[in-house]
Amino acid sequence: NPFASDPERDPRLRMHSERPCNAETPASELGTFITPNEVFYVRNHLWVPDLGNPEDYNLTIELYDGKEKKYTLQDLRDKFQEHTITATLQCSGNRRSHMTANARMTNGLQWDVGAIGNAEWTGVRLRDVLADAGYPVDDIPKDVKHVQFSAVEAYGASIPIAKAADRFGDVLLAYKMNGEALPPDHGFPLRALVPGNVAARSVKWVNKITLSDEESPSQWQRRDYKCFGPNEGPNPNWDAARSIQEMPVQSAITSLRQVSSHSPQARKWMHVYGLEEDSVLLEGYAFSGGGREIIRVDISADDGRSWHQAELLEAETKGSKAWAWRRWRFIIPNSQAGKVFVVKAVDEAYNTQPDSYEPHFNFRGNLTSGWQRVENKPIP
Ligand code: MTE
Ligand code: MO
Repeated sequence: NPFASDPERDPRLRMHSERPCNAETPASELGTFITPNEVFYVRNHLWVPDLGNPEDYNLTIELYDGKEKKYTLQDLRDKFQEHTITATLQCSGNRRSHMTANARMTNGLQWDVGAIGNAEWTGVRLRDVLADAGYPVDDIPKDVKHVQFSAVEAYGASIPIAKAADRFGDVLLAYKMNGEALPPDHGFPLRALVPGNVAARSVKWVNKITLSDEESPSQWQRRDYKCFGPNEGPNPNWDAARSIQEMPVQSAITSLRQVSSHSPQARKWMHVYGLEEDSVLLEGYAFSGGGREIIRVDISADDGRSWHQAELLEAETKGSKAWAWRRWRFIIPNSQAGKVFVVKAVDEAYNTQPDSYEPHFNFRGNLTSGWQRVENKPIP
């Protein structure tokens, strides 16, 4: 039974499949800037590998000339400067169920808004380790184009060398999540953490890194994590499609509740916001790939006819770019609120989201980012 090393999971996680474990964070647990480890979504294609003694764990770096260098966990901690970044991981299937509901059936786990989470990741820079292994990170040779990550349980993926070698790219080999040792489901003892890129590239339980002129040969690089046009059916030209790396703009409503003078708890909010009337309070996240900062979140309280701006909440982040999601909040009196709320966000490149689903439909339901519409009733 390869699943014998799988850990117990927090009962608050919404389980889509148990073996392998695919579980999302419920909206009720998505209300904080940092997502606690216990409720951080889990996306496993296989099992949680049995690693034996962590002291024996080795990371092998294979350079382009075939030379190999090995590092124990202790070597990584001793030889390199430690870095911490605040970064959001989002599965390419996040909100896939919304594409299915609003366009057509898609192929894959039907995630709601919780295949995403934000954490502080601590480890060493991949760039520093590659340099130590003898790779010239500041003068990238033309033959190397990709950095391939392989994991203990057979998963693999790759990222472009430009991202790995970028001094502002912040790619980590991480051994801590929110100040604690990585939990088994999230890659203990070591995972790649590629901020700004689709989470499929943040390979957990990584034990081999290969510099190559080609992308990882794994099906997760060459097949699954690609997008297609609305015209392309289930037998597309896989090789011609580009692997997903950076992600487009995303936003979601994770909380909708009444703020009314009848509830002492909610009265506090009325006071804070100087509200005279019973109101609706919405909260959620907005995020963009590539370290592009979210600059605005637009909310409609009348199904897209008119717009307001949500308040962007401040949070302390670590890292060279905007790798973390932005939390937002919006309050509107009941008398001005219609039946349907809509959210969309804008990033620093003025990218924004599609207003509907059919135009960005792809049969895998990857990178679903159409405007989210929710009915004006409390989200449990
Ligand atoms: N790494 C390994 N070794 N095995 C996996 O199945 N899943 C990938 C990525 N890294 C995966 C992996 C995918 S598709 C996602 S979305 C993220 O891990 C999920 O990370 P999390 O489970 O820590 O949230
Ligand atoms: Mo994923």
